[in-house]
Amino acid sequence: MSRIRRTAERIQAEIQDPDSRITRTEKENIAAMHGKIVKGIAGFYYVHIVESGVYECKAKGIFRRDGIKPLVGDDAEIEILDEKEKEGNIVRLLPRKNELIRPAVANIDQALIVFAVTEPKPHINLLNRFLVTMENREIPVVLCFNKTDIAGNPETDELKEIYAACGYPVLFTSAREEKNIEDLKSLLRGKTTAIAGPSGVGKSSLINLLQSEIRMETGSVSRKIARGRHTTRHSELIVLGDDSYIMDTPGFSSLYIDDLQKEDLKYCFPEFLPFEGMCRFNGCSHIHEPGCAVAEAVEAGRIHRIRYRDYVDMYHELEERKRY
Ligand SMILES: Nc1nc2c(ncn2[C@@H]2O[C@H](COP(=O)(O)OP(=O)(O)O)[C@@H](O)[C@H]2O)c(=O)[nH]1
Ligand SMILES: [Mg+2]
Ligand SMILES: [Zn+2]
Repeated sequence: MSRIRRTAERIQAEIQDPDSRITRTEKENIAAMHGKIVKGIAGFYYVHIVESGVYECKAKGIFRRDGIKPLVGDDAEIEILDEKEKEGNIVRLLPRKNELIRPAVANIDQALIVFAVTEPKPHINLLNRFLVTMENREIPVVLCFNKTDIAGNPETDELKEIYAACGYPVLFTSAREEKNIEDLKSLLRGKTTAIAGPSGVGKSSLINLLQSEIRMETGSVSRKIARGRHTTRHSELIVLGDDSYIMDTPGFSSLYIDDLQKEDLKYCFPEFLPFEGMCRFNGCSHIHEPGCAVAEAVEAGRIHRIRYRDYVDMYHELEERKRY
């Protein structure tokens, strides 16, 4: 576990401390009409309530009283105005676990990073940048390589080799042949997941498979969400199940490590951690120092060469950027 992540978990625990201002009975009420904002458009917020569906809500007074603008992903308490028309008011937002700016979304539990095994051939350097971005933001990652139906063994084996030591859950799927979709579903269950990856790798195809059976159960979801489908693109959570949500995040590619110091880059490579503190020099950058345990692990095949190469690349990039 990285230092950054430990700090993040401590902060998160503090945020999640029971709010002393909310009494027990109030908390029970929140649980009773508690939902998640899945979409916001033109002053309306669409709040999904488990087993009830999606309510079109206004957020009167919330912003004025608490100074907070509701975000997609926010857990909200709503007051139902019209059950038949599925309309309500957001009366309170629950404390946020985290918040991303671009795309604007709250309470993301994990990122599902999708690349194709082939067509398009995976851009490993780009993938490693995605992973660094997520590590830097303390967002747990699930890695998914899609299109196994058109890939040969050498391609999948190389990817397995590169990512085996990194500690991420790695899945190989075929949306076309519906292979390993159940495994993917179980990794998403009960969570709010942001899906990211280059275009053409099968993200939309996977999302369609994930929600197909559930779409019927939550018929009201599609009815409410269908409105405004063709307007400007906003962040939107797709309801996969009672408490599982997924968001297609085209903006994720532009998030790359804006706020990362070169000294912190090494903490974004989980497979370096066993060797942290074992180098000859304190504060070793693992770039050029003699007696570097990370460089030795690369030589010994315990850290993949390609991952290390990209670490060195990104390190120099961060160093360069400082000079301008
Ligand atoms: N062979 C194969 N093609 C796939 C698979 N998943 C998606 N595709 C195709 O790849 C193309 C891009 O898929 P899409 O879901 O739109 O990718 P996105 O841009 O990541 O959302 C489409 O032509 C899909 O039919 C797969 O598992 N195997
Ligand atoms: Mg798509
Ligand atoms: Zn070192």
